[in-house]
Amino acid sequence: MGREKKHSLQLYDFAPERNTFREEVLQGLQDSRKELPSKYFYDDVGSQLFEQICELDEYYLTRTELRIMQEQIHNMVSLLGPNCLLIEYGSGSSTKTCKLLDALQSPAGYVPIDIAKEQLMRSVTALTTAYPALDVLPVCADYTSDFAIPSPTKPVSRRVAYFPGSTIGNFDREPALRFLQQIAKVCEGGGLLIGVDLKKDFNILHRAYNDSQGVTAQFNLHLLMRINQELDANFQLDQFGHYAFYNPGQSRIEMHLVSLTNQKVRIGDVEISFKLGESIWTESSYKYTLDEFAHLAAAAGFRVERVWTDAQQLFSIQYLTID
Ligand code: AVJ
Repeated sequence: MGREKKHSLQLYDFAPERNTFREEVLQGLQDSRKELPSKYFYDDVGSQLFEQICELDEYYLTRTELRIMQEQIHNMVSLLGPNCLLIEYGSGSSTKTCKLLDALQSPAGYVPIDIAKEQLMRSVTALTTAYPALDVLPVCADYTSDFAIPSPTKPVSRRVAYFPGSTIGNFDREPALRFLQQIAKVCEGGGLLIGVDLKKDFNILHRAYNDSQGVTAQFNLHLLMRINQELDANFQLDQFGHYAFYNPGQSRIEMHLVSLTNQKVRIGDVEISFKLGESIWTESSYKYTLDEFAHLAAAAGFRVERVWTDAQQLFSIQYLTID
């Protein structure tokens, strides 16, 4: 039996303040090339919309990653070894994590990190019920910020970061390198299990970000709704259009919200003008070849220990280690 954990559902809260959100939004929209950070998609509703995206036929990423996990889980956990501290960056609903937690040999603890507090607490509550012996130490934070990793009571053999979903694809080159370096520091002597989406037929990519049900469009537009609600703004959602395409020169999907008219929008007491056709860049999703990613990993000090992919080479899960 695990120890009694009545009081252990403590949240380590480093959530960014509303001021940070306002400042980043205003800064992004006052730039000559307007942009909004994609991390702000994931409030409660946004996280639910993303879960819906994951269910779409066209969105191959989640399904493929889950399949690889299922098939390779035993090889994965034997590399991670017993008594590791699993640290998940952007835990969301933790569905993929359950596969790991089911198979891991006596994990020392699990540290889910997420920016969406409600969803984090919901999934943690469910996890503690499903895994009563597991030491769950939730952290609410922007995981690219500087925060302390909580320590479990049990001794830790190694720290292993888990970063599934190809979220690394959201980072531009430099920030990706810096983030991997940050993980390398946190997990020194341990490793990183990471999901990386691969380069492929442009049409498959295009469909994944332009689904026929328009869920991705809704997800994109929800960012404006969130700004309306939280920052007292008056975006008219029907005056912006979802626009996503693959930019082969930059190896990335770019997602934009394009203004459908000349218009002015107020955010608090700040007015922003949009020309017809002007866009707000809301997300990049970089795609890698295995070689390209190995170079990036090496630049951050990691060694690629193992790579698992599906038969069509759509997606990869990689175990990187750091001495
Ligand atoms: C969460 C970063 C993996 O880039 O595919 C899905 C987010 N954006 N559809 C991605 C997303 C539009 C997603 N990641």
